[in-house]
Amino acid sequence: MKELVLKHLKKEQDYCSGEEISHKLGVTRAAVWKAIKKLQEEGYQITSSTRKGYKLIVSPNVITASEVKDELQTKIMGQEIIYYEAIDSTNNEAKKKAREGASEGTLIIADQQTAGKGRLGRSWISPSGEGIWMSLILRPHILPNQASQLTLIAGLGMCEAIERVTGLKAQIKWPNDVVVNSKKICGILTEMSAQVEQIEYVVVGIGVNVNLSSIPEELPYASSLAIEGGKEYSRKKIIATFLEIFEVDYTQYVKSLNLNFIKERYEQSCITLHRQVKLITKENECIAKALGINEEGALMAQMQDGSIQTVSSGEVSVRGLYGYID
Ligand code: BT5
Repeated sequence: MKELVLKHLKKEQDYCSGEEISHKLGVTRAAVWKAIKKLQEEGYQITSSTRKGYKLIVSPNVITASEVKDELQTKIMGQEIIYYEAIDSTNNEAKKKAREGASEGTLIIADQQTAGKGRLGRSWISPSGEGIWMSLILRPHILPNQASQLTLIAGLGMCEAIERVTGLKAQIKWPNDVVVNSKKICGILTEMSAQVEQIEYVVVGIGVNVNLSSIPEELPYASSLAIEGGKEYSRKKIIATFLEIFEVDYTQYVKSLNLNFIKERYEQSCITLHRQVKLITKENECIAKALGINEEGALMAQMQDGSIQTVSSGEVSVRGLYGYID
């Protein structure tokens, strides 16, 4: 009901009477009034005049399914959106929905996560009203060991979406972070369910610190778009722009099954390249120069003896050496 009234007010862009809305929607005027009250409680600024009726003045910076869909111009990604005010982890919820048969492109969004996850069991801080915490369900016909390539496509998509919407210079820290002014703004956690040679589903979970006004002390390498840009940004615009870029790249990827088509864009946006980096595996650490990525998204690094090695994400952790973030 609430959604229908909102849709009507958005379409009209001017005053419309309670009677007109109730007539169009086939409900009582009391039901319309209740819906308006609820929308106002959620932060929608709706003026009312006894003579002219209701008019929507300002929509709040919310990322409910209908708000995001209003911005969307995709065919697959985000066609189905499931929104939660608070949930443990959108990745967990997306996996549950995928097991229940949710279609490709289904997007789970939460305004707040109470147990957001990073990689390797690390936690991801996800306060309410300020960030983008979302997970996309994909069903690509690729081998399980190719799933990490989707992380690179998502990282590039989010990097470009942030630049397009905010005008800030965003860069990718290979393989899965987006940074602004060398500070971590976004992290990506890709999880999947697969049988030997076949993927059942992939969940790409993305966290973006959009309007956080402060960052907890224990995260000195993190920041938010609002802190770096000095103003607040529309979360739904960033989500919609990301989905549009990602849809085009993902469609190309499942046809070509390699990353050559994004290599140039990725390398241009990648802060890790042309620097000394420390490669850390379980067994040892070594210093190398990051040269580029190959068609599988692995990092090509020149070792100190001059030899070139390719390192896959998951195998190593990369640290910058000269004033560059962890
Ligand atoms: C990541 O892990 O960067 C992947 C984060 C993915 C989060 C999204 S939110 C939607 C979806 N649902 C989930 O439950 N997760 C995904 P990793 O590279 O392991 O980095 C984790 C580390 O980043 C933590 O150990 C902290 O040091 C730091 N961290 C935690 N919260 C952060 C935040 N909000 N911003 C920046 N850094 C943070």
